[in-house]
Amino acid sequence: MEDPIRQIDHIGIAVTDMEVSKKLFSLMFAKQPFHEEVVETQNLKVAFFDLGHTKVELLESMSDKSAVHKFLEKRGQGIHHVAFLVDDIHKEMDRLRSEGFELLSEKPFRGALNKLVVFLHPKSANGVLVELCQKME
Ligand code: CMX
Repeated sequence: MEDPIRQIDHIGIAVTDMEVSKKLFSLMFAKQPFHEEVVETQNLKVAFFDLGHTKVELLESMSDKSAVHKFLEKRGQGIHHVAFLVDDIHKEMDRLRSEGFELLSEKPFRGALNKLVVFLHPKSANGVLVELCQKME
């Protein structure tokens, strides 16, 4: 059987000021973000840097109702989630559910970069908020 989870798609970093953080990480990576969008379903503004085999996603909250707003209030800026690329998200959801992991939604939904995404509760993953993502056709 092939490894079901083979690659880190991206690391999500929660930031309080997107413009300030874009400048900071642009200096660090010596490049500009290749993509920016508003993810309405998550009340977020995001920016992605391409680092070859993986990406870094900056996340700025657009509402006090967003998960990132609560995270920033409680913990401040920093690594928010790790996203793993999968080929078949439904199959992986069934597998991980049967292994005892807590999924945060019944179904995957459309996330940034037009991917299908689902999250695992950090309490079932040693304190790490895990995202599974699958490319859409
Ligand atoms: N990483 C690690 N732990 C986290 C966390 C994170 N990102 N967010 C919350 N937690 C921890 C909290 O510290 C808290 O732990 P303690 O009970 O030990 O204090 C616990 O999880 C509960 O946290 P909370 O602040 O009470 O928040 P909620 O339970 O209301 O929500 C979570 C937590 C994970 C269910 C919620 O953030 C969520 O649904 N996340 C998934 C969606 C998301 O994060 N979207 C943003 C990214 C979208 C994108 O990339 O496009």
